[in-house]
Amino acid sequence: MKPPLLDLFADAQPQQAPRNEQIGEQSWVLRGFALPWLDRLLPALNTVLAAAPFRQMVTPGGFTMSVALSSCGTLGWTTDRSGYRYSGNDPQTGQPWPAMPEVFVQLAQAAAREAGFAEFVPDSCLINRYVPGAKMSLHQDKNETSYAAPIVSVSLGLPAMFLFGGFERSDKTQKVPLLHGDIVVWGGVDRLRYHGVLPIKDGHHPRLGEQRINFTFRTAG
Ligand code: MD3
Ligand code: FE
Repeated sequence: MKPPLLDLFADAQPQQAPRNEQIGEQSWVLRGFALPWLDRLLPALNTVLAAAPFRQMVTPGGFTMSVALSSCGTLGWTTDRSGYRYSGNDPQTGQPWPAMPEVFVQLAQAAAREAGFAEFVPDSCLINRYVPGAKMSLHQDKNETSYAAPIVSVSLGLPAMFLFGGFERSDKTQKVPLLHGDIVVWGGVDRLRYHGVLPIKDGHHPRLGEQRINFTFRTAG
């Protein structure tokens, strides 16, 4: 047999050709949408993390989250013993969160537009870092001032199994695999659905190593 000219499966992780999948009435997975942006995205991420490094936060119930967090933009999501909230300052430094890099804003707006949300202006980008074993239990995102704006989430690095539920914690969930470069946009009637992430499996990603990084863009204020 002749060897193929191009080995389409040379990457250790499955990589997707761009295509859109509808997972809810107003929710879309944009497969591979972030891939062409990576060379601009990763240096900007490193600049943000130099000023606001990943840290594990404590929930109001006293549990340390397995996911480590950072933020950029005018508001960052935080949690401690006194509650969940958005704050203009990084509690670790007392300084304002780093500005949202222009390339982050452009990518979030391009993805929102692709999913049918024209005028998305994010003021917050939560950056979640999952190492193998880290997970996010089923929850709703309810700390934002308005639920009119969509949420845009960018998955990088190790794959994750995302759980997309209903409006009650006990509602049945659908499992959506999220791979490096995938973007999900949630809005409208799907905005208050329960969601979570199953424990990340061991693995090595050629670009990101032993981790999954997720950006969640929101209009929070
Ligand atoms: C679905 N993060 O930070 S993507 C979170 O992959 C969070 O790190 C997950 O859930 C992650 O709050 C999931 C973001 C996401 C955000 C809001 C949603 C998914 C959503 C609201 C409704 C439905
Ligand atoms: Fe969430």
